[in-house]
Formats: sequence, structure tokens, C-alpha cells
Amino acid sequence: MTTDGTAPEARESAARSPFMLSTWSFGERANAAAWPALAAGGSSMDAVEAVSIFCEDDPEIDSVGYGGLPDRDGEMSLDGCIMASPEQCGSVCAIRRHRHPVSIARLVMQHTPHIMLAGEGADDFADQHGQQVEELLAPRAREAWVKWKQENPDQARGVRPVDRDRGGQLFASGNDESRWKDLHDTIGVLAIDEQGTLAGACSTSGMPWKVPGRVGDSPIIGHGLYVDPYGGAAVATGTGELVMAICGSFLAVELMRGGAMPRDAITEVLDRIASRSDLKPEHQLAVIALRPDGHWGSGALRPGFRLAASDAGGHQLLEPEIVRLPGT
Ligand code: SD4
Repeated sequence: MTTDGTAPEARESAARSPFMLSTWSFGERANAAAWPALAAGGSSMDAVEAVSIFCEDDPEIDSVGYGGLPDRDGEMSLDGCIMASPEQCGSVCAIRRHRHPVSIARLVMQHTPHIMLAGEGADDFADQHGQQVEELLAPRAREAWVKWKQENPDQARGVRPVDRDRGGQLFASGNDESRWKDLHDTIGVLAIDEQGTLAGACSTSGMPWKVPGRVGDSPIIGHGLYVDPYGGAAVATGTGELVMAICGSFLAVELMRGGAMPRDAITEVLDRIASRSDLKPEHQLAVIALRPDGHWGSGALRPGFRLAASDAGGHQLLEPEIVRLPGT
């Protein structure tokens, strides 16, 4: 496999476990941090949590955990979930005091009869389970918010909807992943361990400058992430509203459960989104998927998405197999 994505046939072949797949280029260093434990026989659940924690702690990643960009009012809120099966999943959204939504989601899964906790209740639950209260707004993220507010006073006051189109400037850089910086950076990770057990996790600070209270696809089971031990696992990143409208990750897994290869399942998800009548130039979306037999695939609506794949041979940064709207 190469970084220019010229070996799709290699991606059609089944990966040997253990194996790990993460969204965006920062997924490569996160995978590298989590890999030794997975390679030594650790569980896929531990691996996907470790990848998420790595990204949540990194102030350079501006849409996950500490360092993420805040909402319209300059407040941070984080979302995340973790899943191994319909019986084993947990989720939190709109947490404001803790840095590790995926870890809290795992605690929800382990210690409650529920799947999802939101807002203040989720933060209180995290306190009760020993999660540390931490600052979420990094100085650089605050500076970016102040600048945005000065440049967009009507949007900052809420009298105009947040406008995500940066006048075409942002979209002029072709394949470069940095064109999506400030827009989409959610970490989504899928892993299969030595035992053949699948797991996935997803963590985000959501859309920058979002209307306070907005929650996207990432923490919602079946939207940002879905894992079915018999069907496979899929995780989405990008404009959450597009994914939520079609239960994107559930759709991909359900198609794989019916026998589809990951690339065909992802193509169907992307086709449904590409056919929307209200698609905007700033809309981006990417999906990675992994079947229990090790077949995996990746696709994005537009150029600029990258993913990281890790196996016993090392960690590789790849272009997606499918770009549904090339040249946009
Ligand atoms: C969301 N999919 O909240 C996530 C994060 C993201 O642009 O990529 N935002 O919609």
C-alpha cells in the first residue's frame, strides 16, 4: 500500500489481526501509541480507547478533546462513544469538564444499564467514576474563537446562522488534508484484536462555532459509529448532520452484514449523501469500515481525507479508496 492510494487491490485483501484503522493523518501517531499493547495481545476495546485518549490529549488536534475549537459562545463541549456490539456500547455528549469522552462512554457501558449520558449528568457521572476535571479550551483555540468572533460579529451574536463557507479560500487546496482543518477532524478508530474481536470509538469537540447545545453524529450509536460482531464496524467523520440523516455507520455495517464488501457499503453511504439537493462545498464526509473477516475499506465525499492503517508491518498513511466527488 502507498500513500497515493495506488493499490486498491491490497485493500480488498483481508488484514490479518491485530489490525487498526483510524481517520485523518493524526490517526497515524495515535495508532503508533496504541499499537504495542494491541500487538502484545491487548483487546481491541483498550486499543480504540487508547487511540482516542491520545488524540483528546493532543492540543494540536483542533477538533478533538483539549485543543478542540469551541462553540459560538467560546464554550467547549465534547462528544464520544465506544462500541463492540449492540450489547456493549456507551456514549456521552456535551460534556464540559472532562477531557476523555470515550473513557467516560466506556464507564457508562460498564457501570450503568444505559447507553448514553448527556451534559451535566454525564460530567457528574465522570466525577463519580474518578475522571479528572480538566481545562478543555486551549489558549490557541481561544485565540481562534476571538478572531472568528471579530470577523463574524452577526454569527457570534446568533443573529445569523453560522456560515461554514470560507469564501472558497479553504477549498482551493485540492487534495491537501489541511483544507479541512478547522472544519473536520474527528478521530474515528476501528480495531480487531488477536482474538478476532472488533471494537470502535469516536471522539470529537464537534463543529467549531456550533450553536451551543448542538450534538453531531459522533456520539450517537449507528450514526458516527456502529459495530456488529457479525456485520463489521464503521465510523464516520465530517459533517455530522449528513451522517445523521441516513444513520451512516449503521447503514454501512448493515450492508456488510448482508455480504457487501466495505468499499461497496461505503460507496452506497457516499452516494446517498452526494445525491442530496442541498450539498454545500464545505460539506465533507469520510467513512472507514472493517469486516470481521478483516476486509476493510475507506471513502470520502471529497478529496483531502486521509486515514491511517496499522498492522504487524507498521503504520501507514493512506488516501481513501473511494473519493465520490473528485475534483471538488
Ligand atoms: C460532528 N462529525 O460533530 C463530527 C465532527 C466533525 O465538523 O467532523 N465536525 O459533526
